[in-house]
Amino acid sequence: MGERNMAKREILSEEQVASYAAQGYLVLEKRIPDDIIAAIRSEITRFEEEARGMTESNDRLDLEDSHTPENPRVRRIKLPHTTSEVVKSLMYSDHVLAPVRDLIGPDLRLHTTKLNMKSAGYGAAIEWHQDFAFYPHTNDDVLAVAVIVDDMSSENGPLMVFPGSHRGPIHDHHVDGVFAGAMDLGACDFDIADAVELKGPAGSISIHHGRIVHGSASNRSSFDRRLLFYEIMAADAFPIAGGMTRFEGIEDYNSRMLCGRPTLEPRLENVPVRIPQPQPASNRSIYEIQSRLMQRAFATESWSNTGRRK
Ligand SMILES: O=C(O)CCC(=O)C(=O)O
Repeated sequence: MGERNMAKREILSEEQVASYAAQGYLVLEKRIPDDIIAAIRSEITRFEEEARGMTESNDRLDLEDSHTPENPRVRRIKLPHTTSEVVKSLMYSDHVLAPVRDLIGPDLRLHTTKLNMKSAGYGAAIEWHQDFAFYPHTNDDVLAVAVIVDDMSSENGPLMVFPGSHRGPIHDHHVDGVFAGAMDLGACDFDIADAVELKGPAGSISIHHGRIVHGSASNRSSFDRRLLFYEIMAADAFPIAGGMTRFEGIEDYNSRMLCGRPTLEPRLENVPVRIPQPQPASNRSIYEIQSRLMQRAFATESWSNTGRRK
């Protein structure tokens, strides 16, 4: 971030860029047109039908623990840009890329996509974590854009962040010496009262920094809360060995360019890094690896459905 991106901003104001630098997140209301949101919802219905009859998660769909073949419950659609033209074309659009270019520059590469469902009544929680703990890079121009598919309020398990935590360390995400993809808030001196809920009407987007501490409670409300994530980094942020970024060589890596130009010269910055190793024996999704936590912040009786401690 900083000076190299100060030229020609496309849509963000000085204040928004400064706020992202200080706080590590932004919410842009009603950024995605209604017809695209409607098309994403239709795609979700198609994926949910695909889950009918399934007995276990596969490389496209991650199923809730309470899923049955007769009563399908999907908690995540994996890599939806590979199976949905709607999701793919939104990924390359200025609706998503213009604010990202304003924050981390013109040359952008895709890290991954996912659609977290958090369905009404049972949608699973995601424990507190930092994305950079999963995939450390040579610099931290790494972020996630979340497209809000359903109105997101305090009631239906909004994404929550700790403002400014992207300027702190990468916290320990291990349990018994094995990477567990979640951190112990208390041990890291966070007070839940300082967390901010990223709320907004359907069609809004939130953007959070790769180092920010974030998580979300389960959805006990009667309203779905679906979030479509595009995780993106500057083209000169290269993955550190041992992290969870997968690629098959430079051709594959460069095929992930979203805009601008690739490079073979990583930008090395003085950012904190912790290697997510060793990995657990089974690692099909964040939900699975976080299930090894001894104490789950969001699954205990002490949490209300607003994600606030009672
Ligand atoms: O869906 C959410 O609320 C959180 C998503 C997240 O942090 C993740 O999938 O890594």
